[in-house]
Amino acid sequence: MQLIIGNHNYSSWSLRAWLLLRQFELEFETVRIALFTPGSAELIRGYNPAGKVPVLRDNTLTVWDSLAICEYISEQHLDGKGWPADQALRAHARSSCAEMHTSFMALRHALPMNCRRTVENFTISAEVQQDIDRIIQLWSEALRLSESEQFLYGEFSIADAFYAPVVFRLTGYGVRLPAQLQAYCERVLALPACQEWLKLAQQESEVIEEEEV
Ligand SMILES: N[C@@H](CCC(=O)N[C@@H](CS)C(=O)NCC(=O)O)C(=O)O
Repeated sequence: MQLIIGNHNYSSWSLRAWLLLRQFELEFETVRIALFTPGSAELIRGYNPAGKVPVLRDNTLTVWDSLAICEYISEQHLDGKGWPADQALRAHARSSCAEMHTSFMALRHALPMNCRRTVENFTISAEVQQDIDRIIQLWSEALRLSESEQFLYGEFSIADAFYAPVVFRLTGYGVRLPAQLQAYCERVLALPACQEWLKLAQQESEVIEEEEV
């Protein structure tokens, strides 16, 4: 498999698919395209006419969009283990990922992912606080329903991969969370795959105007 991604430092959607593949120790090759550099848009369109990363290539098949990629990986390479085994938890986890896919615009805009940076005394607007409150509610509910002391739905799942960039954001901008969720963030950040991603981000030197990513 080949996964086409953007900059490790900025590309939150790329991180989701990459993390799932790494966490489940699947073999793949990464093709990194530095976003918003001369020729990069054409290069991406060569893989995906929609012009976005991540893109997964598996033999002759191309899958684009992070959620479709994670679904495909789970179905084709993990025997469904990308999702919780329990049907009700699976439905909840899928809803959580769909919500991440379509929501939290204020948070995404005001706290762009930038793995290399930590921000002190960040001022949180009312709109961003609303997104944070919803994330707190959602994560707490997932942990409660699954009776998990590990990841959102027990074992690491697509939902954790989907919310990993939120973990990077909340910790990078110093957002305070309830102790249980703080511990969850620390567990995600401690994953060797997350540490590897952070190291790769630190090795990059490109700077992007963050509203664009
Ligand atoms: N919904 C898409 C979003 C993908 C996306 O917005 N990717 C950004 C990088 S994180 C991108 O390719 N930006 C390049 C551009 O818009 O030209 C997904 O989940 O894969």
